[in-house]
Amino acid sequence: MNGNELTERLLSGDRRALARVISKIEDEDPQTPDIISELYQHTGAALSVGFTGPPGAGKSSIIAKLIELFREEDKKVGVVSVDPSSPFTKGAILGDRIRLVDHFLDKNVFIRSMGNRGHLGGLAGGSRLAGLAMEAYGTDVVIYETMGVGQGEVEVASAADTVVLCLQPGAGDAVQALKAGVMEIADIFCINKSDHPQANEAKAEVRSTLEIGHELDPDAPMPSIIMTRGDTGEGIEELKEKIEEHRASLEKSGELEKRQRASQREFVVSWAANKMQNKVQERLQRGDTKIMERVYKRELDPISASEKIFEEI
Ligand SMILES: Nc1nc2c(ncn2[C@@H]2O[C@H](COP(=O)(O)OP(=O)(O)O)[C@@H](O)[C@H]2O)c(=O)[nH]1
Ligand SMILES: [Mg+2]
Repeated sequence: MNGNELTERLLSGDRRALARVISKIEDEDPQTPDIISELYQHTGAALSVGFTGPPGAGKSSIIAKLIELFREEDKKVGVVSVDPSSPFTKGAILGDRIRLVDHFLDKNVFIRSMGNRGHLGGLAGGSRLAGLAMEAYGTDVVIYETMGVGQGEVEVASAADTVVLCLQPGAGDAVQALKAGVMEIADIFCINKSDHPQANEAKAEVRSTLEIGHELDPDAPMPSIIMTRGDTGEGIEELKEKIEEHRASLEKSGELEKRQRASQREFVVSWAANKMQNKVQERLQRGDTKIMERVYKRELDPISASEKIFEEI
């Protein structure tokens, strides 16, 4: 099937075409750029939500419950789950995704796990493209699930309009999230496992941490803190409300446009930077090591050498 046929089928709502497009994105298939350029104009209307937080906090469980609520409103939902730590085969239903199994049979729900591949555009690149493919397919909501520890995960999450940071009690999560710089990007804090004996403590801990941040920057809106239970669904309706409220307030204040412009810009920069880096590597590997030889012999300094390579490219 050529790229054109594939994108047409995806746009008409063909699930298998969507699955194949995402595989192509993941495999860095040479057709990917053409496919994306066909699809891009059909994206931009979905509610996009990023879920991040340490493994085991309950993100997948919460997402499964949220999907149920969106399905009650007959909304089409897409989920891109980025989990580099679990090396499962593409599209397989394994590990923590078990809770999402119920939704795999629903044709209005499309869940896709992405591994750690997709170096084009960094870790964030492939999953963002997968999200775009889902939007073009017609999902009303796209949810990104990432483990909020590394830079790549933060990048994925911050591409979403609303970022939910999911923490669990008794794990010192708040302190760690703060250290990792994840707290700053969160719009909504979700203390999951509210049945845990230290749940209230965790909430207080997050609140006091946020208050310190708020004192430093009083203009920034204070994020909501919500207690949930991923296993029973308690609090998930409130979480959904807060997500929708947040999106509405972004739209009203004009902040949505600002965010989307910034995130698109960041995407272009990181994609281009990645591509450039690959080209430089290629250039140096092509056997033409004369330039590096000159650097080694101190005839040419490294900065001038990189400028030279840059010009050549
Ligand atoms: N006690 C309790 N367990 C939960 C709750 N939410 C999720 N879990 C359990 O926590 C574990 C990790 O959940 P999961 O959704 O896979 O976390 P993720 O790694 O953040 O996606 C699973 O065994 C869940 O059943 C909750 O509110 N209370
Ligand atoms: Mg998970």
